[in-house]
Amino acid sequence: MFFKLLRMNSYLKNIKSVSKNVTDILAVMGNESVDLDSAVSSISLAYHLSNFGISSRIIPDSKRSKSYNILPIINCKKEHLPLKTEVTYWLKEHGIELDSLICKDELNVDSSVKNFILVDHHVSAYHEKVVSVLDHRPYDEKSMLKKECIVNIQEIGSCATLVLEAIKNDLNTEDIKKDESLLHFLYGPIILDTINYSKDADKVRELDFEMTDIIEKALSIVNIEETRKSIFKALIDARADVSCLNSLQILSKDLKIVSNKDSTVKVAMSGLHVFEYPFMNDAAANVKVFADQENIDVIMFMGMKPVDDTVERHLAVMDIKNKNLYDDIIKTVESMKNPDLKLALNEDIKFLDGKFYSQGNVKASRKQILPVIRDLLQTY
Ligand SMILES: [Mn+2]
Repeated sequence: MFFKLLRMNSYLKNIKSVSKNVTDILAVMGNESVDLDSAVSSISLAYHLSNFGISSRIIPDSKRSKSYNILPIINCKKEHLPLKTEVTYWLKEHGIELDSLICKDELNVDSSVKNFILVDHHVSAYHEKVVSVLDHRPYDEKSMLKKECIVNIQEIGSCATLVLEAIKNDLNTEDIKKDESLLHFLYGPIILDTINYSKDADKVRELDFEMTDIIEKALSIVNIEETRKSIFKALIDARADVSCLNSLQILSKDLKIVSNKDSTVKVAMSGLHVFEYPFMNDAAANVKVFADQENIDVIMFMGMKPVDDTVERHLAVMDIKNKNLYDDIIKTVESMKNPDLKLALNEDIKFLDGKFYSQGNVKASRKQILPVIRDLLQTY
């Protein structure tokens, strides 16, 4: 049971309906992964600025007088939004319809967006038009941001923390408390990105605690530990919940693509339940559709499954259109030494003439395997 953001939903619907006919757009955009932090930060900041106006702390005076139409842009294609299951869960719980959002393929971004505020990233193809940045990753020299751009980068747990700080700077404490639903909306990504304020994870910083304190006081939360824990668990569960995805969508849910230097040869690595995928509806046909769309030569599946109090790891390799590369990858993963994957072939699964393995070394993940495959690809 959460607070519904009804006013925000009507703002989004409204701005979406006018967005097609205007050109003086100020877009608040998150990063391409469209994680919860990016989505919530861009929506919340756009909503706040369109309600309360833009202060000189956010946008330089020279750019501020314009009568902008302020809107959030979700930095992925509309068809990929359902893959961000923790985002769709959190929006739904707060009464925001997915259709109210503007994804980047629903707008002619190049011609209608005059300026950008970037949240949760600061390296962007649109750097020439960026007037403001709120980000929590280390400053990247390659960002090529303009001199007059206002850059608020603080290496803290969550960008949502910076958004709340910006809102707090515009309002007095009493006014902040009035928008309980917005505060609760921002609470989620702060909890998720700080790994529930975990000391071990070492993501959380003082400002995250300060903003959390504002939220928890305003919402009169008594059982702080319990409340944080239950939101954290709900978001983790939602992120892992692929039950509403079909066998095509699931291939892109947790995807990395590696290629050779000129991107002419590509290997896709999809994170999914390896031994269950072949039995999903239209699995074989959808692997081909996906490989065709992404122009993939070889596809690999990698997955981890909790079993009792330990985990199993599985790996699969399938050839799409490059038998040589397929053979090389099989040879590579079977004989890898650093780390040794300890692969055991599963002869029971017959799927697209590929090879399915149990991976005895459960510590080796895609993080270790990906660079090895990338190196191999450089010889192609
Ligand atoms: Mn973030």
